[in-house]
Amino acid sequence: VISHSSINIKSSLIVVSNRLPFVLKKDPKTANLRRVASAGGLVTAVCPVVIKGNGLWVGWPGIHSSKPLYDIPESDPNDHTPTAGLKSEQVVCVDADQEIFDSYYNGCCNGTFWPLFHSMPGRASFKEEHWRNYVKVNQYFADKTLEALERCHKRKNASQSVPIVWIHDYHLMLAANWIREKAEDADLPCQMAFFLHIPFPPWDIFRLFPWADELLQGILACDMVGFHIRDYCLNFVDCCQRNLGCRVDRKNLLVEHGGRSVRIRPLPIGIPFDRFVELAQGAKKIFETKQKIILGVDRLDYTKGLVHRLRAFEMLLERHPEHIGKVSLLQISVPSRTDVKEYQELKEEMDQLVGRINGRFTTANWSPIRYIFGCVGQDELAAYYRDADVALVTPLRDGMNLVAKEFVACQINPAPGVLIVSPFAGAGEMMHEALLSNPYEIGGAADVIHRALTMPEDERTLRMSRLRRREMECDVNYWMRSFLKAMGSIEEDEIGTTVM
Ligand code: ADQ
Repeated sequence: VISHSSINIKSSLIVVSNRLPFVLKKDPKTANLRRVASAGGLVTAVCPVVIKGNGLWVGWPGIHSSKPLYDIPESDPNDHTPTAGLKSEQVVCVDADQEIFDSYYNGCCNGTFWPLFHSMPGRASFKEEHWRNYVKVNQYFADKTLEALERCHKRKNASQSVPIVWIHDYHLMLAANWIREKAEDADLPCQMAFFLHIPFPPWDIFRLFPWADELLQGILACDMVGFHIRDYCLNFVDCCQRNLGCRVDRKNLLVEHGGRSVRIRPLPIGIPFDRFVELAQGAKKIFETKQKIILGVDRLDYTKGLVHRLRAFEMLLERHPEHIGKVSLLQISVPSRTDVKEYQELKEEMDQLVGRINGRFTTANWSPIRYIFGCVGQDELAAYYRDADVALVTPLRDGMNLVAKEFVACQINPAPGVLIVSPFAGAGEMMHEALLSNPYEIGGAADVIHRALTMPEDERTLRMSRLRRREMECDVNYWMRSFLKAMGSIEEDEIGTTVM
């Protein structure tokens, strides 16, 4: 559905992310490895550009191996995802000893940066050992990226500009440091960019991290740094000024560092809009009920505000009992980071709360909450999105939130539903026609749900058509183009006009 045919990329792209766009699985009988593709929006948008520009992808393949993994299997002939076109020679695997990797990933990335960057410092642990392993793993990534850069330079034709190294997310905030240093020593010129998928916190939260300066220096080794929204850009600029004493230009979002001027850019991610429309058009009807459905779809994560959401729904039934028997909440939560204690505790809390609310309100013919703990396929998800009356996207903090956008894309019925979004998600900043709801204020959130359930059809239609138009224009493909434009790698007129 997504076509990159009109993008004329002037350089090869080397993407560096914690995970490769597929994981490797070992066949238990033959011990052969095979690829299992990931199908997220990021992969859909970025992979075709890597393939087209003969670029590379550097990342962890999802398994630890005693020997270096050089023989990456080619994709399965039945794989029709965008990763299928990525040849094994375009993939560079990073691996680490399992203990080091766990300390980097569960300890530092998920135990420190995830809560801290979501402004929940009380949940963050600050352990020197985890930090040391974070440094180490970032060095491994840098070494492998150098290998990729060398390969890219060997293949590069004379008309191409220098390769772009694009580093993703909080797992790899230091890698650019060593990539810049070693690439300069080895005379392998490149441009470097970093994109953060989660929020960048305000200075008074960020500075709690004991090695905060090193993080900023790592990110500033890039030429361009992207965040979802302007607020995160400004937080970053503020931290650079106050922690490192950098000269900054807030209006033009520039930070002077090491004799260079680093560009900071808001690049709000989008979704493969057309693909979701197609899924919604083809999906079978699932709800066989006249009851109204309020939908929640999230990873089971404490940042997503799930407990608050259930309490708000309970409050709705208390304050507006006319909805009893007529409205159900369908919450679909995909298990996440299940080996971490806090996530296990959250699961228990959710199970108990669902049980308590259902025990309190269920009648012979109706129960208030339907709770699916698991991953559902995209066809099924599209049917839920299409036929729900209200979507509740109410995180306590969220970089962007793609569920809000996917819901909007799938709203193809003539009488559309209503999106409720938290102002603390990047999506809440941009989706102006949604109803805003502060998840911390349970009573207020219940009233907003009531308003959504009783909103007249013409108002719903107007709001949804504007939301859909913006998401259609600013889809994931647009995001990819905006990134390449910010790197000077495609021409200005190849970007459409922005609809905000
Ligand atoms: P996430 O925190 O994972 O992403 P989000 O943006 O909502 O959050 O993306 C979740 C994805 O998982 C969606 O595509 C959704 O369809 C899918 N999903 C969720 N629950 C599911 C279920 N039960 N079954 C099947 N699929 C399910 C991080 C940041 C976000 C940012 C993205 C992209 O935390 O803020 O929007 O990266 O930059």
